[in-house]
Amino acid sequence: MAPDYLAGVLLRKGYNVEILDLDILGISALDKVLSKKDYDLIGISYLSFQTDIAMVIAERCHKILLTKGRRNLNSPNYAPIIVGGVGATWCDGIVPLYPNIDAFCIGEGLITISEIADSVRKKIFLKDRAKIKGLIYFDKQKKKVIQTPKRPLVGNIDDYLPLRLHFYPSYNFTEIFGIKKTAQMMTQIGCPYCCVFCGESTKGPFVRKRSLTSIKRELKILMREGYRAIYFDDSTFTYDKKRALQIISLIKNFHKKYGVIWGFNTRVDCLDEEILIKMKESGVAYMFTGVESLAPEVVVGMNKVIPGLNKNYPPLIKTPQDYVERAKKVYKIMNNLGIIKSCFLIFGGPKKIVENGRKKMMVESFEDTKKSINTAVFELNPNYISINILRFIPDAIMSFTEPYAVIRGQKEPFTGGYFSSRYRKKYKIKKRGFSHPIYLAFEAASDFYPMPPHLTPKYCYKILKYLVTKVNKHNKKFKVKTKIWIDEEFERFIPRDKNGIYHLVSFTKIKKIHRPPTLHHHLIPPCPH
Ligand code: B12
Ligand code: SF4
Repeated sequence: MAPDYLAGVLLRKGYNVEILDLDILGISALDKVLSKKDYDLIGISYLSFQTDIAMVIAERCHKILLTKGRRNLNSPNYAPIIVGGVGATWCDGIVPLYPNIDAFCIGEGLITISEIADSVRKKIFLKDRAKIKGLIYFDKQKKKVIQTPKRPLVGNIDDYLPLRLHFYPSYNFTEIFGIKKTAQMMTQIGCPYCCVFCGESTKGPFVRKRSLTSIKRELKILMREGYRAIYFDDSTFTYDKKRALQIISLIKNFHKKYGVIWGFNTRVDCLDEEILIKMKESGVAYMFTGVESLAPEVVVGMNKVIPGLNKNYPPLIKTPQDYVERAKKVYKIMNNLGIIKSCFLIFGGPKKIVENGRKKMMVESFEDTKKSINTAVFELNPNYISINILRFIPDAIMSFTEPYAVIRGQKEPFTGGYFSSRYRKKYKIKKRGFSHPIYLAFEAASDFYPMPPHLTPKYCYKILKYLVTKVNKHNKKFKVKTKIWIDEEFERFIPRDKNGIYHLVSFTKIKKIHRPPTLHHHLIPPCPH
């Protein structure tokens, strides 16, 4: 969504902007567009695991612009290439390795992009960039890395409405929202929690909230543009119950007038009967709950239980066991209300135990995995189960802190540099993780991501097989069938018959799938939550 936000800033200032979604169009679209048209500034947004591909894109832009005479450092026509997003924010030591990138934007980009565009317009960007906050770059003339002061966060995000310049039908989460034109939207940025595997764990507990007026304004724009389904991408849509109820009552008006349906992400301790009933009345079609684990010691290891952060709810959760009980209760209410819900589980997570009076961190055992699966399948009865394995992203606490070294399988952190093959080569860092199609069953996890060493392809197959056995048992018994949410490329290895029974092929039959290196995804909200 970042490009939509940045486009909003620039278009409102009178700049022309075009967005290319290369995840959807493929990199070849870049050559076509760049050779036909002339651009004064190129911005690339990427996540950490897309580092290599983002750098390839930047290099390709550089080469094409070079042929147009727009990359000569002394030319007034110089067209800068800049990068931003979580990948760039946690870029670590890769900056000097990619000298053709004129700036990496660290963190907040809303004001930074505007200052960059202004200096490009004045044709002084290369000289001026040292004065723009929130940048890091390799100065080719001085031959050194320069980092400018930190860019403070924009406090009031009300006026920064995204502009959705393109709509691709594949943005629709058709399984739930059908053919309704679907938009992603955010009512707040940030999360007060601190789950150790998540990027929010390093951002602090601040949540920047939009006012109801601003949310209403965006909803109205979306209606005018023909959108009738909305997925709220807020990290934890309902953590502040009072505010969530106000937004829900706002959405209810749009539901009644335009038939809008919607979905969102949250946690089990940020839901109760009152809020769920109100949601049901206002057209909620789907909810994505980051349950992660139902084994109490793993819940502790992941830092899922922090009482009191769920605002305006009665104190619901104090112990990890409460968390498990809460999950059961909330799913029961949702089942009674007929709300379609998915349950998201992460396997291979950290487990915190107390041994001889001392706290100890260890990896989740297969017994813990079985416990999570059994409770999720038979006691939560979700419509969908999304399975994932623990992966390390540089912005998560467990990727670099000492207590989680045992989970990483190494003392060294997984920094942003890890995701750059050039950086790994230079610093002789061995690539971790395994490459095998089985990982497609676990939320498109692939060899892009480092993961705990015990999560080998065979071990993951064992987890999947156990899950399939339990889901099949469940689906034979209950009318509401549970669907395992897997990458469509993997479906051929796990056909599902008309009775909802899965037939998983043997491990040896799971062979390589060929697909382009871009990240292909559908609007099933798959972020670790
Ligand atoms: C919405 C969202 C999604 C959406 C949309 C993703 C998308 N590509 O737009 C969906 C549900 C599809 C999704 C999918 C995935 N997501 Co996601 N997602 C988010 C979420 C919740 C919000 C991102 C967002 O749009 N924020 C609003 C914008 C305005 O903020 P921003 O992205 O931070 O951008 C700001 C700056 O970074 C900067 N900026 C950004 N780009 C640029 C470019 C330039 C040139 C400049 C100057 C500045 C700039 O300016 C912006 C404004 O300040 C974040 C968590 C979070 N709260 O940030 C996770 C997050 C980005 N997702 C994450 C992951 C891992 C994924 C998946 C890989 C999950 C999976 N297993 O499949 C997929 C990847 C899909 C893909 N190919 O992109 C991780 C990334 C971690 C990392 N270090 O890379 C995050 C951080 C969540 C987490 N685990 O902690 N995701
Ligand atoms: S996993 Fe969800 S609840 Fe936990 S810190 Fe991340 S966004 Fe917040």
